Amino acid sequence: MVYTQFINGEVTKGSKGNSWVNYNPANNAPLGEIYQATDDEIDAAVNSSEKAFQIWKTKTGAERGRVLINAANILRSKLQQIALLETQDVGKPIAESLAVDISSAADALEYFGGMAAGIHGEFFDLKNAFGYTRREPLGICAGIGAWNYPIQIAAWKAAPALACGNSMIFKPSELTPVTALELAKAFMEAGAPAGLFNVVQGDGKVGARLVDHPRIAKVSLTGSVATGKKIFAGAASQLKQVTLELGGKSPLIIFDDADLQNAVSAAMLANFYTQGEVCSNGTRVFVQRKIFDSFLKQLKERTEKIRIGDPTDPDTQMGAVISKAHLEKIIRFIDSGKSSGARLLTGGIKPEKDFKGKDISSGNFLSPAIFTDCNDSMEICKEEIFGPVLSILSFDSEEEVIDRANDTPFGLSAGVFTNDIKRGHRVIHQLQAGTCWINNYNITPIELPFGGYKQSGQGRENSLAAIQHYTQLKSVYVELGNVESPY
Ligand code: TXE
Repeated sequence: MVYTQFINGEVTKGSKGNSWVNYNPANNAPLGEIYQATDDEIDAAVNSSEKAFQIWKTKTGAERGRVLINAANILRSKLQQIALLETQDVGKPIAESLAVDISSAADALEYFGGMAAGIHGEFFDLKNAFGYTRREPLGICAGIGAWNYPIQIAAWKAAPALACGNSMIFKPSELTPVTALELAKAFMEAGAPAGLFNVVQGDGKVGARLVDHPRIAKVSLTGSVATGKKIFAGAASQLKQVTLELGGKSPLIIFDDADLQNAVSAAMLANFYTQGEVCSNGTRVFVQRKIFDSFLKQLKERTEKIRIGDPTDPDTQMGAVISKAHLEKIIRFIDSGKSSGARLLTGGIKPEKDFKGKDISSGNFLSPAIFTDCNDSMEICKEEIFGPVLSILSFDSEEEVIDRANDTPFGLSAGVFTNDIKRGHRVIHQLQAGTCWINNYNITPIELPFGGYKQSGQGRENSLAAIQHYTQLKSVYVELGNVESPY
């Protein structure tokens, strides 16, 4: 299998200038070869996107919306097939790809498809005149994706961009080239003009070419803070608009009046879903002293029952992390936790067998790790690990935990568990995070804006808020009288 570009409505033959092997994280067997987009291919993608934009921008919102909703239905009709591709490429359990990844991509297309006809400006009565505004598209937008949610990220970016009348060139992560191509095929099948959604493969160099390209109007990235800073700086030279969805080290605060069972469930969801490779994860779990021991006991018992294994097995609950290099990085963090004095309560080892006794030693598996006896200054409590590693910290008072939770340059997410309704809101309102939950964690309905404070990002994805990031506002003044001239 060769993964090439999708330009102007078709998969290209590609040229094997710069290429690399794409591996299945569950066994490190090759899945195929990725051909990086050449400069000529990037230019061809831009030319084709420009042509598509000229056609697309003249369509009514309802016409655009119909194509997006068709594409959502196509993804849903291919749920099993695309979920399997995603699972083989990313290493996450098929149960997750089926329940979340593909469905969340389809939800975004349906939501923005439904909204497209309603995107409108405003009207202003003026003295002997009136004014109105138009929400106009930006032009060609670039989407740059991370490897943890490949099709979801592609759809979260494409859906609002296309609903607003833009075209998009999407570059998936160099580690997950597969399902963006499926989304591109779905758009074509749904009736999109050729070139409306092009895909170019490649690493950061191709990403940087898109950022620098003078005919690309906007860049939306999901990735690390370090890459976000580079893209922000690159876009600044042409004052391009950016949306940045970056990493985090988010707090999950459990007060002693919380429902213990639910709080433990949320802490596990906040750390072990997709092998812990989720940007919004609540990796600093603050537990109030009175319930600390009972919380820890239940968390340990339930964590040790997580079924690690073949991601394509529907009973598997935790799959393999994205690459050998990433596994080594996570293990380095675990070693750092141990050497800094934290106690590894469970997990953090590379299992040889899965929950059915099958040999999984060739894959990038790691048992879910819980650290206790942590303090805020340890590396494992400050840096984003992006793996199944949870750190528990105890606290006494509300004021103390708010200060400690906010003591980070990140600000993507935060969660609070309490049965005191006033305290829940009071605490959430003081946390410096863009995406928050009370009595749940990591739920991201398309209706709610998603994004970060501080160094976790710029702009918002999903919801009505995304519309303003994919349009520019034109004001029009219309005279009803004579021109009053001093000349
Ligand atoms: O991210 P990168 P990676 C975080 C997490 C993880 C780290 C590394 O901390 O450990 O990122 O993951 C492209 N100009 N998140 O390596 O390197 C790159 O090719 C333009 C958080 O995936 O930031 C890829 O397509 N583009 C995240 C994308 O940027 C560039 C989810 C992200 O790559 C570029 C995944 C450049 N100079 C990882 N350099 C989340 N917030 O969900 C790289 N790229």
